[in-house]
Amino acid sequence: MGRFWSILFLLVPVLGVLTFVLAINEVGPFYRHWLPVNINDHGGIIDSLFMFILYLTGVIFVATGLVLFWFLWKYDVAKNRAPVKFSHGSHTLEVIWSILPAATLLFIAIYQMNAWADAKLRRPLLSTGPDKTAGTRDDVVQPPLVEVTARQFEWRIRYAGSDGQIGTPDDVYTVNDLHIPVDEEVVLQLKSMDVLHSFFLPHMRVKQDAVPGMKQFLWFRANRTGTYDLVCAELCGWGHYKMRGRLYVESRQQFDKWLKEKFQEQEQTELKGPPAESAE
Ligand SMILES: [Cu+2]
Repeated sequence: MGRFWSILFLLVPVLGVLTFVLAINEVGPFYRHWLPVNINDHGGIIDSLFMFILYLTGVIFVATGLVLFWFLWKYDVAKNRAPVKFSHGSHTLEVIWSILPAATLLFIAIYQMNAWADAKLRRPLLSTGPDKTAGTRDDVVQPPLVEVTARQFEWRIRYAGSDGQIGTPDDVYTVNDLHIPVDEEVVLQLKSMDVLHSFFLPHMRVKQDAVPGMKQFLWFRANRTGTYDLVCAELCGWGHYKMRGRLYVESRQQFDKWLKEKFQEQEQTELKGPPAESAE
């Protein structure tokens, strides 16, 4: 009977590895089961970090699974009639199994610093200072093209309009529809009107908490046109599931055309004024 349990435990690493291999290669029912396609030029570093940690933890998972199997197999009670010898701890072993995970975690913490800085600290710069040269001290940070305000339960989106500035009369407003131009560095400003939300663009490998009272900046460079998901990744209330938006990546011409049309549409509704109230 003991042998049965050891085989059962051996199935854990075997099936675990099999699932990952099938998912990564998108075989059969695992088609599109793995990460969605990455459309962000800055997304590759996140993917390689993810895969690195997956392989590292995968090796440890398989190794512990095999050791567990081997001990169950070798020390099966039916085959070992000798009395059990109890051990009362080993200081050396405890030091080893404390230091190894600590060193591994420290290594990952240092190894990922560049990815973190790329995603959260190094906001794109414009070389529009007096010397017109990129990489010099007079470079200015790129202003946001769009501002996203999360609220229960939608994404309110505001575009800078033709003057390139947010907060001016030519701003364009949408709800849940995020349009951006392809092959361009885009800076996005994120706020929350009420509670914690999480702005998540899975195809861009971008996820950022929207914190009330704070203004965050995100940036990405989409390299493929199309329609993608925008979702809230933080349980923010009963209507959390409704915070599903759409990300439209378009060519510069299409984007400008859309923005212009949207602005004209907006002007017309403003001219008409709010809908008239009923007589009573
Ligand atoms: Cu939310």
